[in-house]
Amino acid sequence: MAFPKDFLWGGATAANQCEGAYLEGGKGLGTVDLLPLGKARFPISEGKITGYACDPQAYYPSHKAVDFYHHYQEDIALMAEMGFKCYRMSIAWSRIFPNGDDPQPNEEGLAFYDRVLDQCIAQGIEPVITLCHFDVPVALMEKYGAWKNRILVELFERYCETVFTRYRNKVQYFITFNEINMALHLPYVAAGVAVDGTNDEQAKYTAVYHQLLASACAVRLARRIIPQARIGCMLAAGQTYPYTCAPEDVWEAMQKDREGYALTDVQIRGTFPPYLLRQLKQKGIRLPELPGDRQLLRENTVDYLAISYYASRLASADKAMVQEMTDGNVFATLKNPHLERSQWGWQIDPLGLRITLNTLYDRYQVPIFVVENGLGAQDTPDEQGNIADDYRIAYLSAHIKAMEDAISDGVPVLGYTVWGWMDIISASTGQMKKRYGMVYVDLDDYGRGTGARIRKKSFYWYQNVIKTNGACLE
Ligand code: BGP
Repeated sequence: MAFPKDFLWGGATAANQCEGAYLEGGKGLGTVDLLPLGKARFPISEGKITGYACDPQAYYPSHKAVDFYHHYQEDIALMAEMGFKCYRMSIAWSRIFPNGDDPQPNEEGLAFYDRVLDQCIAQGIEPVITLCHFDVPVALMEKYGAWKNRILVELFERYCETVFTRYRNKVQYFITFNEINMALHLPYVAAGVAVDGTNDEQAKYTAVYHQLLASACAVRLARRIIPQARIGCMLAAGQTYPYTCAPEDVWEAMQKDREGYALTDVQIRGTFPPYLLRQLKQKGIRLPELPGDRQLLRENTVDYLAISYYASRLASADKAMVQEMTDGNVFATLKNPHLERSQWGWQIDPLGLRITLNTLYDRYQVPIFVVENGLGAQDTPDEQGNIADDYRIAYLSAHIKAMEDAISDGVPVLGYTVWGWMDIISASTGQMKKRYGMVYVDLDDYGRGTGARIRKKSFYWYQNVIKTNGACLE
């Protein structure tokens, strides 16, 4: 059996998708708190934002989410019951620094995460902390233009210093930015950046450049404050296949993957790849580089690569193929005739996970942590309230098998955390009905319902997977 004894089995969430209590406990407004349910959500996520206030007519899913803020004890007990070895969660920056540049951190926010971490540790669950999962204090956006402004690097470093100092005896695993490549696709969600169609590419690369600097600063700080900690970067991964064996298609697919790799190259290898610098130059995009930046990036590379994997992607050089698109994790992609799709159009490709893991390890030779994988589906409880989610079990089981194969191929995989281990709100659509969980949360898209937590069939299945260290996937 391929899984090492200390393999980190667990589940993952993000603060803004589970906590709720969006202004409680001294928390400030985060950029994600301005994402409504409905048609306006995606354009806003892409940066087409016009204001910094909530529309009183709209429903904002993050404000209540699944109220982990008040239910964390019950929720962590459920993780423990499943036998979780780790829990990947994020800290909301705006809970610690409500305005992002406050002179002092918010003690109530810090104390909340102390309680969560303490309970995880008491149950033998290793916390894996994402420092920034799609949120920036709104005040920083209003005041400075968020990640477009270099001052964010300094402010993020202060936030990290506070987090590392406070939790240094509690946390061993960190991730700097969730899915760093999302800044190029959803600049508002990933970087708090608004775009107006004039200089969008420049704005996105400026923002992501600052995030890369901030990531290196976080690594440098972690080495000083918690030298034993392992700190990683993260890619929204999923190999792009060429639609045909035409060399033009192969090249197109390679370009798509290199867009994300260019960023993880910086975080893992310490330098920008020459192809990116050439492309930026051609497009007239300038990285806002200052003396000392190159050294900072070179000297502060990460310990591991975290990835999300939901699906492979497909590309063609033939522009006429665009009618054949389907949805994916933000990246719309060509429909692959060999693959099934989820109810939201995301292609299902377990072998793609093995391919992705091997490709990434061939490139980087650092351990990989699969911190997101799962199936968003509608669940319908039966008359007794039970949920027999065999489709989810089939998805997870096939992906875990593919990951096991990759480990046998020689890829060191640190762990695996099921995305949305309990139902939470969807990042892209804001819906509750797009459920990933092994625990059902009785709430609808508008937050109506009892909020009760109900174990699905997959709950017991995953419990056994963990108990047998992956030997039993049936
Ligand atoms: C990733 C994000 C998560 C998450 C997941 C599933 O990109 O890191 O926050 O939500 O995708 O996406 P969705 O919720 O849109 O189905």
